[in-house]
Amino acid sequence: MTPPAQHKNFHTSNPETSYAIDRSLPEFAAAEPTDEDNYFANHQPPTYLPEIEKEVQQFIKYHQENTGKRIALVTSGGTTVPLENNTVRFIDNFSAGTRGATSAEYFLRNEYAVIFLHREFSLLPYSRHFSHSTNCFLDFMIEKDNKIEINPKFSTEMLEVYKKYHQAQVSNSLLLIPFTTVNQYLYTLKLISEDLKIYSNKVVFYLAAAVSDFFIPQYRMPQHKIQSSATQDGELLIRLAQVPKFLSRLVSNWTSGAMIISFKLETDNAILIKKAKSALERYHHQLVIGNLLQTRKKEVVFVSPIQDDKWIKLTDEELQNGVEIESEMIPAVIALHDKWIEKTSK
Ligand code: 9Z3
Repeated sequence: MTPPAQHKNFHTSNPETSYAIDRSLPEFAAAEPTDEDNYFANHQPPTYLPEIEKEVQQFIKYHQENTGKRIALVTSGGTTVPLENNTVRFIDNFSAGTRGATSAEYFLRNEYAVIFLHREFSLLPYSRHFSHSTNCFLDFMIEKDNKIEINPKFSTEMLEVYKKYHQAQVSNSLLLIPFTTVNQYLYTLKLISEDLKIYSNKVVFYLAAAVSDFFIPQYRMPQHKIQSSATQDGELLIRLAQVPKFLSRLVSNWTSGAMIISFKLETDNAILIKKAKSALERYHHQLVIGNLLQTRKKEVVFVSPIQDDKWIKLTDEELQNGVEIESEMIPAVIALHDKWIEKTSK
């Protein structure tokens, strides 16, 4: 049984030691890595990938042989874009991993096994209730007779969360896989997707991670910390390339029979649905869940080729009462997955 704990043997947030010793990365002058095939030819995989592959394969085999559960691959949190090989500085984004961690819990509640591909140190299923900086776990404790105890005010709620967490552990239903950089994310996603091919239409991809659209290709990344002397007229210029649109490869090459759901994040309401539809047309997958940065915890829209656009909205009262929008999103996703399995099993 693999307990859902953080990995002990490596940290994705540490720079790869190989980068500090040998920088024999090739120069690919003619091949700007703007397309998905060039990307993998021109970028080194993370060194720990074989370790992850072993864990993922064991997890899939376990469920194939013992439980027959469906599997949700949930991606969560934001990717970083390092500015240096020995990374002191990086570009990041706002995502804390709330959508992914919360959705994973609802998949688990509905008897899915979950591979949780997440930004290391972002929110995790279950512990998210007590781990965020505005929800510090120490605030749930009290001191009594020089001993520390759970504040009785919270113990019922904590027990409920603990039971679900424990159930996920003993049933080996939750596998935590970390990433930090966009390169680690892309390589790990590709690996897990290819491993999941044997599980066919019993897999749902739920791609909620906020993946950077721009990055610095390895071949033009400085080896060491950028010096302030590198500025020109007091300005530092950074040239970013576009991250390849990996979703088309995911749909056509890395998966086989799975239901694929991507997210579309916008800040302008006027273009959300249009952008979601154009993603569907471009990648030919099964569902785009659209959301606006400003209202993402309150409303989302399901855009799919098999049904009219469907909004899921929480009222202010529901929000105040702690209802989570994922509690409505995941059953709706599962209903579509049921249909998908029925359709593709014929
Ligand atoms: C999302 O849209 C997620 O719902 C959020 C969740 C990142 C908004 P939080 O972590 O936020 O709960 O605070 N994820 C996908 C965002 C994204 O990068 N989508 C790409 C795009 O919009 C497509 S892969 O182009």
